Amino acid sequence: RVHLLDVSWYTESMRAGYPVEITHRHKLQISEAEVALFSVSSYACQRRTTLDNHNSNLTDALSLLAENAELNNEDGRGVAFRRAAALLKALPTQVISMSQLRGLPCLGEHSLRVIKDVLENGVSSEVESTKQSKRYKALKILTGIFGVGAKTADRWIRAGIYNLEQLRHSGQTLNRAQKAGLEHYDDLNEPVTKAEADAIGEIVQKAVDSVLTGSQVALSGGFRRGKLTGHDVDFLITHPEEGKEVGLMPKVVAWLESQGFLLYQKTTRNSYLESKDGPARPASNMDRFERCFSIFKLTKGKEQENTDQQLRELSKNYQMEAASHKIWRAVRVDLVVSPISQFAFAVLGWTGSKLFERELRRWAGHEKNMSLSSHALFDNTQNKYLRATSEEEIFAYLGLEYIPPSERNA
Ligand code: DCT
Ligand code: MG
Repeated sequence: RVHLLDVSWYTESMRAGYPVEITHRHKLQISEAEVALFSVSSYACQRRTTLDNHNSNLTDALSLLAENAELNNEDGRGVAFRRAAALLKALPTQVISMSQLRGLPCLGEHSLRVIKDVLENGVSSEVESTKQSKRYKALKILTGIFGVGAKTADRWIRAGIYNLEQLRHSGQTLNRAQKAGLEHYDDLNEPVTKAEADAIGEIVQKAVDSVLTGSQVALSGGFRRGKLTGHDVDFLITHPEEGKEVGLMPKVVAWLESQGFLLYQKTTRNSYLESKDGPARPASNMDRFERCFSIFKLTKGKEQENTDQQLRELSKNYQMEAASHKIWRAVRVDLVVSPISQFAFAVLGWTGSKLFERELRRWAGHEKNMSLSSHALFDNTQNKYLRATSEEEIFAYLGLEYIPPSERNA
């Protein structure tokens, strides 16, 4: 059975030495291997990756190993697994045989070993043993606390803390974020739905409207890519008149706070100055906007309340305490204010996915001698900034075909 019927497949097959015979325009048949071959770009920003993943059995395995590497501060390994997973996400059909992967980029020795294991045995032994390991389980639980990263979790594990109960009785001092994270642990580990994201979007729009008319709010992050759930909700805020956005964040936050919408917030000031920071320092591009990390108190909608009513009945029946008596839930929300002159770059940078962004920056640097950040694009050859008012323009500067948000799910 031939899955992929296009010319790139034909070329790839010829290169791989398979006998290939053209039956009619764009339709090809392979006589030796009953499988499809793929031809895929090595940069994720040159590929179209929808949410329609035909290889989740493989990408789940590789993503777990990526996550485990990241949790252990092994970033190189993490990226290698992320790249391999992203490549498989972009394939148009399910991989059923190792021979289909011949010649594909991004698949290192280790990733290929994992893929082979899954194809042959249904699971990867490395993934299974990782999932069972005491350290992985503890890292997952502890970094599940908002405000706790891999380093803190590691320190706690070395102090014999493996779960929330032990943490609560450990006498460790928690910062304000971690205290809030622990308090709202269950809510914050419950995926946020698109409906909830939209409800929060309305609140943010209302806040922004009441402090500065004409301000615009844009949903970014995973929801902009069409995801149905996320771990948080990301918003970008701007104003069509350059400079009007200055000082906007504290006002928005004050309004939200006065209305009782915030359970926690920490605002960081805009620290990006083109003249001072310039393109030579693009590494820390994610945290230079005026940004607010917050935990929203979202009143549950009608639908949700009905479910809660049923749960209450259930809990009465079973004589148990249901945590769902609350009529609100906590949701992680990120707010970012961008001047209109940087807005296209902010939108591109905050839409993700994380790997797509990383690959865009790698492409810009390695292939175009440019530096891309969420603020600007600098051409190192021409020694100048390239201005843009849309994502399309930025892709064009980079010499890339435009990829819409829904196809940036690498
Ligand atoms: N981002 C990035 N590099 C990072 C962190 C974030 O490029 N190190 C960008 C890409 C996505 C965006 O910021 C928002 O980040 P997240 O909320 O972490 O990602 P997400 O895709 O929205 O994931 P989720 O749906 O789980 O919130
Ligand atoms: Mg997000």
